[in-house]
Amino acid sequence: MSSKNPQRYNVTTALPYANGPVHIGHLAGVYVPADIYVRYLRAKEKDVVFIGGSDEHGVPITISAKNEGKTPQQIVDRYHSMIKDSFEELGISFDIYSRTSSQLHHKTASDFFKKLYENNKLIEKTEDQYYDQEANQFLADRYLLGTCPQCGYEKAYGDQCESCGSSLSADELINPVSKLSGNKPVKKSTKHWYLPLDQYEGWLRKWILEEHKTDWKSNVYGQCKSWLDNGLNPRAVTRDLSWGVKVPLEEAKDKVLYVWFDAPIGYISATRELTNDWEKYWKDDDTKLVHFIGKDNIVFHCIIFPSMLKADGDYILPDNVPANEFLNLEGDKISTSRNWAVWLHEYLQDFHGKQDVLRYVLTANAPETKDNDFTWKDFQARNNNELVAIFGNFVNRALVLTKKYYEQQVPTPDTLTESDQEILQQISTYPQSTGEKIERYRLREAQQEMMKLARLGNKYLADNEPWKLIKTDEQRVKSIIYVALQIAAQLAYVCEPFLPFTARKLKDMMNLADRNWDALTTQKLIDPGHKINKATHLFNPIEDHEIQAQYDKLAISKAKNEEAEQNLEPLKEPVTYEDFSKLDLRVATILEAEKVPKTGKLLKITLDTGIDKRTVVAGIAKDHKPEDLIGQKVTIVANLQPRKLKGIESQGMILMANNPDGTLHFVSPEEDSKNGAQVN
Ligand code: B3M
Ligand code: ZN
Repeated sequence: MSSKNPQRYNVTTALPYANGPVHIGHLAGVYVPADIYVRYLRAKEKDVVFIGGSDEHGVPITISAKNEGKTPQQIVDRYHSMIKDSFEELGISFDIYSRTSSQLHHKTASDFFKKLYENNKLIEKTEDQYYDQEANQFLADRYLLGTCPQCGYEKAYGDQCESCGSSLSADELINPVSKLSGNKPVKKSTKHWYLPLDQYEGWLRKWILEEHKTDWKSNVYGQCKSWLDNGLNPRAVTRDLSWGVKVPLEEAKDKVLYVWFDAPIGYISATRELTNDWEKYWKDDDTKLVHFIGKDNIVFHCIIFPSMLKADGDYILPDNVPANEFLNLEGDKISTSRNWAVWLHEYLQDFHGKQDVLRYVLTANAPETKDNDFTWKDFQARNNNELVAIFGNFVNRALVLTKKYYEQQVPTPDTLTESDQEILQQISTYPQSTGEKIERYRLREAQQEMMKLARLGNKYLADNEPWKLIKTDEQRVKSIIYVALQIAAQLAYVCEPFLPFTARKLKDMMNLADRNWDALTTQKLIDPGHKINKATHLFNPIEDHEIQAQYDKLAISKAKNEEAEQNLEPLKEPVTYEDFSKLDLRVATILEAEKVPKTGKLLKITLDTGIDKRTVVAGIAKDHKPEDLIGQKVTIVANLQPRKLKGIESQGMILMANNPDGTLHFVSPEEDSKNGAQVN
C-alpha cells in the first residue's frame, strides 16, 4: 500500500481508442475530473505527473480501417492528433499525451511480456480457434458473428452479445460466421499465452476487498467484488492479429499482444517518454498512483493490470481508481455509431472561448456515483444563472467599483464590522474545504464549495449596496470593497482547478501572482494600495438560438438513426438456382409452443409438416406469445441440419420476416395451403 504522505503523484487517464473523436461522456467520466485533481496537486506544488495518450491497437481500429479502406496507422494518426489537440484546447493539462503505436511503447510492452515469460508467470495453451480460410486470418472477438446461445440474437460477437449483454467465448456462438468474408470458419490450432489470473485471486481479495474496502468508491468496489466472487480464469494476453505489439518470441512471429495487455503498459511507456526519472513514479512506494477511468474499464485497472504489475514484482499498485459512471445526452445513451454525442472538437468550434462553461457543467452533472444526464437547456441555465449571474456579476461589480471609486487600487478599510470579520474568517476556510473534497475525488461537491464562495461575494455586495452607500458613508464603502476584493482574490485561486481559463483571466485582472494553495488560508490575500487592472466580463449569456442550433443538430442525428432503422439489410451475394434448389421449403402448422426456460427469446415449437411431427426452436418469444401460435400456418426450411439450442434439438427453421424495427413476422402461406406442400 503506498504511503499516507506520498512524496509524489502519478495520475493516469484511460487511453481513448484512436478510432474516433472524444465526446462529453469521456470528458465527464475521466478527463475533467482527472484534470481538476492534478491542477489542485500542482497548486499545492506537489510533484505530479499527469499521463494521457491514445490507445492505438485493438480490433475496433482495424475494423474502422477496413471500413474506410485505410491502413490502421492512417486511422490512428488522424484521430490521435484530433484528440490530442481538442484535449489541449479544453485545458486538460497532461504532462504528456503519448500513443501506443510509438516505438518506445512497443519496446516497453514487449519487454514487460518477455520478463513475465522468462519468469514463468505465463501459461501456454494450444487450442483450436476459428479461422477464416478466405481471409487467411484467425478470428478474434469482434471478427466472429453468430447466434447468442443465451438469447438467440443472431449478430452476437465472439466475445460479447450486445443484445443480452452476456460475455461469450467464441466456441459458445451458434453458427458462427466470419465478419471478414461471411464464410463459415474452420477450426485451426494455435498457441497463446495466458495470465493465470486465478493464481492472483487470493491476493486480489485481500488487496481490494480488505485493504481498499473503505477508500475505493462503492461502484468500483462492488464491480471488483462480483468479478472475484464469480472466480477468475486465466486470460489470453496474445492474439492472432497483425496490428499491435509483436509478441517477442521466435515461435510467435505472427502474433501480437492482446490490446488490453499492452494498453495499460502505455501509462508506463508514456512516463518513460516524459522523464528519465520514470521509475520513481512507478516503482517507489512513496508514489501515489491514481487511475482515472470510466466504469467499463474497472476490471482491467483493478484486477488485470494490478495482477500484471504484481507478476512483474517491481511496480507499485494503484492507490485508487475513482471510476465514474456514464453520462447520457438528452436522456439517451451517448453513441458514436448513432452520432448521438456532443463531440469535443465540435463544441470548441460552436462555443469558442467557452471551455470553462463545459468543464463547469460537466462537473456539476458528473456521473460520480450513478449515470447522469447532459441537456443543452441545463447547459444554458447553468451558464446564465450561475456563471454569469453569480460568479461573473460579483467579480465585475467588485472590480468596476474599485476602478470607479479608488482608481483601481485596493482601498484601506475603515473599521471592519463584526460581519466583515466573520466573512474574512470564512474566506480563509475555502481552500481547505474545497481541497478536502478534491482529495476524496468528490469533484462535483468540491465545485459546489467553490461556487459557495462566489455566492458569498455576490450576496455580500447585494446586502451592503456600496453603490448607494457611497453617497452617504464613504468610509464604510472602503471596508465593503476591501472585503469584496479579498473574496474575489480567493475565488481566483480556488476556482483554478475547475475553471483554469477564468482563473487566469481573473488573476490577470486582479494582478495576482501565483500562490501555493496552502498559503491561501489567510484573511488577507491582497493589501491596501494593491493595483488591479481593467475588468472585463468573465462570462457571457448563451442565447436561445445557440441552444436551438444544438437541438437541430441532434434532430438530424435522430432522423438519420430512425431512417437507418428503416433501412433494409443489403442484398446478399447472388446464388445459383442449384444452390437455391437444395433448400426444401415446406408448409407446416404449429401444433404446440412453449417458452424455453432461462432465455429471453427462444420458443420450443411442435410442427405438423405433413411429412412428420417435429420440434423446432425459434428466437421469436419477444414478438410472439406461445399461446397465440397454435394453428399458425408457417413456411419452414425442412431439410436444415438439426442443431442443439439450449440443449434442445431443433429440426429445421421457421421463416420469419425480420422488420427494420427488429420485429419478427411469420412468412405465412395462404390458409388453405396443405401441410407438406413444397414452396418453390
Ligand atoms: N482504450 C478505452 C475504452 O475502453 C480503452 C482504455 C484503455 S486504458 C489503458 O473506452
Ligand atoms: Zn444474447
